[in-house]
Amino acid sequence: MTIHINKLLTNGKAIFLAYDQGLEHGPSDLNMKNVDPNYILDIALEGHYNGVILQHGLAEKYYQDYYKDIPLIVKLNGQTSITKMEPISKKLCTVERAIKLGADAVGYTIYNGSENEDEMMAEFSKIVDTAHDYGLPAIIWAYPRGKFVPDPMNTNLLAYCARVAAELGADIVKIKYNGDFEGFKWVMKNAGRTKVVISGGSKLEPIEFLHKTHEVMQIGASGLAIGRNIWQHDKPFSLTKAIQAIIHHDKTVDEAKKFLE
Ligand code: FBP
Repeated sequence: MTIHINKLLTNGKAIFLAYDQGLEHGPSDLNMKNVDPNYILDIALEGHYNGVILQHGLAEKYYQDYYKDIPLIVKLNGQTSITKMEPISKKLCTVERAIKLGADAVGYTIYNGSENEDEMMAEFSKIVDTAHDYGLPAIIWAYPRGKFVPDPMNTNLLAYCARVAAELGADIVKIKYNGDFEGFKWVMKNAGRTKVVISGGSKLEPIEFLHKTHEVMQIGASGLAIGRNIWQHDKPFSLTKAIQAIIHHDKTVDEAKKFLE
């Protein structure tokens, strides 16, 4: 079974542009400019991202031929932030539909520590099986959350989630960085052959974001899957170039920050 992961990587590294926040967080993340999916797809295309992450509806309406040079990652599950129930993210799209939409990979969130984690783990396990049959990589968003999770940024818990992603056959795991430089090496180690990309989080000062990027790359991350830090920024291309300098060209923060000037 050949899994076509190289389409998503540049020398083993990747920067993905995430744009499923409209579903996950709602319009409060968006403004008059970035509410338009074409604005995001243009950033992904012109910024040479390794992939863009969309839910199936936006993929169908906006991922036209013009954008086909950007690998598409279809997020297969999701939840809104309107309800406040125990976390569960259910499948909203099949692997087959994602392929029809042009997907090069599929993504799925697992909330380990939720009362509902068993449902998500079982659902992902079927997804990874189908995706791999078609040669598509499967990415887990590993977010510990729910009534059994007092501290979602606990290093051992993040390591556990990275391990679960590896155990379930994910090709890439997307996880939050908690700032524990030494401890996070254990998180990476637990991911084994599953590549680790770091989630962007809410908008930071660009320099702070470059430091975070540099730090996670030093620990051994394969890159980032980011959204708000890019498309809420008024100069998304300069920050993109600065991040690429660190991730794809091994530059220091001082060297990379020149792209911000
Ligand atoms: P950001 O870089 O904007 O944080 O996006 C990454 C992401 O994983 C999105 O794919 C997803 O919509 C969101 O974060 C989920 O965030 P939350 O932690 O609030 O569930």
